[in-house]
Amino acid sequence: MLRTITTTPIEGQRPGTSGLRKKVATFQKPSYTENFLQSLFDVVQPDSGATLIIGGDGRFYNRTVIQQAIRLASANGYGRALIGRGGLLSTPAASHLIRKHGASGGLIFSASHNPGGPNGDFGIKYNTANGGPAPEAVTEAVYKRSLEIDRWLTLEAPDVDLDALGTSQVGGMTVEVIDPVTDYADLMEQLFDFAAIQKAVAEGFTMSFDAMSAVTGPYAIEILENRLGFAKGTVRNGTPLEDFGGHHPDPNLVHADELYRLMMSSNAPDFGAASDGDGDRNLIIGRHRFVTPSDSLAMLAANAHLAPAYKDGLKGIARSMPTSAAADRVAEALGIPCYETPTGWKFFGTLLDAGLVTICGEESAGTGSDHVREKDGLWAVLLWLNILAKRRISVDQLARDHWAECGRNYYARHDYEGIESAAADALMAELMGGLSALPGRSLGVLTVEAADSFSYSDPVDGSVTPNQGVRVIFEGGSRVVFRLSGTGTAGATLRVYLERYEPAEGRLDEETSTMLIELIEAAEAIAGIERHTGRSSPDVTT
Ligand code: G16
Repeated sequence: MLRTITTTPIEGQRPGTSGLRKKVATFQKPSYTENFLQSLFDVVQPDSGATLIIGGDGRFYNRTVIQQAIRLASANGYGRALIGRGGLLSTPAASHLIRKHGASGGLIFSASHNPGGPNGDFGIKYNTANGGPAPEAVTEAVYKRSLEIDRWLTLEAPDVDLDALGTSQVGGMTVEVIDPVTDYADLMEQLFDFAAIQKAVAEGFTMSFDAMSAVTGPYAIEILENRLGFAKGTVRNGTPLEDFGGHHPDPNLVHADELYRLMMSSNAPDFGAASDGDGDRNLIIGRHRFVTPSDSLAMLAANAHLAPAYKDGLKGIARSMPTSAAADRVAEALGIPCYETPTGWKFFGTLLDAGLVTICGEESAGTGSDHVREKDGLWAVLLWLNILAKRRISVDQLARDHWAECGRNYYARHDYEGIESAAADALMAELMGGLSALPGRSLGVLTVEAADSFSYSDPVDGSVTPNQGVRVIFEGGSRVVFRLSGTGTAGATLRVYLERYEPAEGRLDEETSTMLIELIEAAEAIAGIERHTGRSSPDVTT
């Protein structure tokens, strides 16, 4: 029976870089989740009978919200919902299903790499019919709607059994619980040369994949172990857990420390990789060689033609502004355009839809292509495997060859987490106020060439997105970027991105920390990080 529940607006429903992300306790507040979902449905106004894809990364509260979403979706006129068994769908798999089934959109319940569990984080992302994250116009409209909402629609119906494949009826909506892995694994098999990888594996190529007790476990086991023939146990932490085993499912050198230590040890396999909570990020480490996400983008772009899906070459490359310029050099060498966008995968969507780019990437460990409209962790792993299997060289050698040709962009990101929002805002305001005085200023051995606040004009739809981070560029191509994170749930996180370019004939085999010392000092001198935040060093360096 259809029910209309009277409600009042609730504070704090403004989606950030990647949907609405809050503490679990916030989503547990009466009407909080229903208000947001109803605001969303009021904005997107599904055609009656439309298809909705539903899934999540398996974190705590996923199953509860999926049952709520099923009832609300039915009451709002959807005709069909496809749900991953166990409530699981990785973000790229959900993007693929939206496109494959011509769905009007999809709900992905995830707070990505943020910790889970009753005291952890939860999140709601909505992706549109192209498979990509909702653009700002949609998320802003949802937020506005949430400020005036006065009712939500639901119906009385028993919970759907999320663990059994099959079809059931909830009001006028057909609910299909589907295998979350098969369609995605089939897509990967179309894109890459599985035979070449299988051959390398049969000849002794080894790897270790850390699924971080998050959603990619079942995908990685099916693809890497069952289809490609890697030994059982290649996938570690392969069972999705509601609290990710108490860890941050964040594939970086801090949180994937065990994998990192293995890859630097004498027992290291040939290749190491990890993915995050919802499977869209990736970490790539060769034996004794960590590859920064920025370098990974550049190296994948330079070698992508070795995979069947990209054999005809790339149309263009896109990278987020704080991502290093390593990919720009590859684009230049290939004679294709390179676009610089704000942080957030949604900005790549218009470029991909318009056919302007084939490969995109972000420093925050996201890489992907036009096969879906999300970044895709396992896709990046498989493209690396495809390239290594064809070229028959190690990750380390591939990286050295690449730098010898294009030069090397030494790169690091310093995160200052959980700082007071007022202090973070004051730091950014002071930086912005002082931008015009920076060019020409000498800071030790460095001289500022240019400084600005990044503003993006979308070349396809003409929309302008201002204030996407402060860039300070030094003579010689080195750079510092300051930006506030859009994905944290406590206070503010300041990100400082440091990049030093060494040309092909320069110093290519140095420690990153050594090469960035002068830039770190310059960043402090320019922004007064310690003065504003009280912190003398970052919480996380990646
Ligand atoms: C999300 C977006 C990414 C973006 C990242 C930035 O990642 O999907 O496109 O790069 O946020 O995070 P921040 O604003 O904290 O720097 P995810 O993996 O959290 O969905």
